Amino acid sequence: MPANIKRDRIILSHPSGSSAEILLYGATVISWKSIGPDDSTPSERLFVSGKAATDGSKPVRGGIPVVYPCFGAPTHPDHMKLPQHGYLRNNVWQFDGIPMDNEAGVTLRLTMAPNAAMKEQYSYPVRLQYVVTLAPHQLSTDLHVKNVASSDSSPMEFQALFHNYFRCVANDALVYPLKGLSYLDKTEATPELRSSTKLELRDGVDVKKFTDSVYLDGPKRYTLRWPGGEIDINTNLNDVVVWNPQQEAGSKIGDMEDGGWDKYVCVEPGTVRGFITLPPGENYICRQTLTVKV
Ligand code: TA6
Repeated sequence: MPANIKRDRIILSHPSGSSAEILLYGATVISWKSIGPDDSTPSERLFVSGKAATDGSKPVRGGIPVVYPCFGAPTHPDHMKLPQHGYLRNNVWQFDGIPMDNEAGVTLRLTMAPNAAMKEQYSYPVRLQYVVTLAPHQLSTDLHVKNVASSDSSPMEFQALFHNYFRCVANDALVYPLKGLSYLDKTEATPELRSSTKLELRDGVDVKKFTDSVYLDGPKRYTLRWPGGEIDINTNLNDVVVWNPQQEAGSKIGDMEDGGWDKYVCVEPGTVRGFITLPPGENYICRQTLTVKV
């Protein structure tokens, strides 16, 4: 399968008709067109706002932004100089090869070599690779984190999340299986309410109203389902966020197209409560695999 290496992006394609487009800026997947299991014609599975910047001027509003080493506003002492959601989605990655290209799929590897500005924001020595694999019905994105600090250094602590914007009819979509999980409702009016856990009682979770829920210690396998479509999300990360701003919050987002909130649901696997602890010399892979079902 060809991998088309352009100045600011790489386009992967598969003989089945599936394709993926990855910006070097932020290693942001901005398109994933996949056939269904019935080998139907490929359709776009991700949402990118019509007002999104893809020129590197700001994080892309849509696709799959990579969140690391902090989710949301930083709370860890090592992260306090970082912007919301960290520094990977708003910096340029380097092309680092096509380690696999066969009938099973095609794999792209990108590497982040922190520049002086990044090191000023986040000084812990780390080597980062982002590995994207396209297959006929699947897309996987793996963030490889290697602690390259000296052996006498304290372990590094980080959070990571894949901020997936799945294209669908938002008000008809449901996320499974979240029933029985504890979650934080970030739409609550006060910090106290936003930091107190709720219990999810619904079999399928909808986003018909402004939704910004952080589900804790999930089953690591989720399904987003809507009439005519279904995507499975498999991960090794502990938690999962479900977000749709609806007009209430979406109309206040500068790079959100009018009515954009009707066209996507964010289902975001991540480890966002507490931190992944990684001793010097160790490697941790944050994984997700997305599978189109119908
Ligand atoms: O993942 C949900 C969330 O944390 C929401 O609270 C909202 O802020 C969203 O991310 C988008 O964040 P961004 O920094 O991309 O505008």
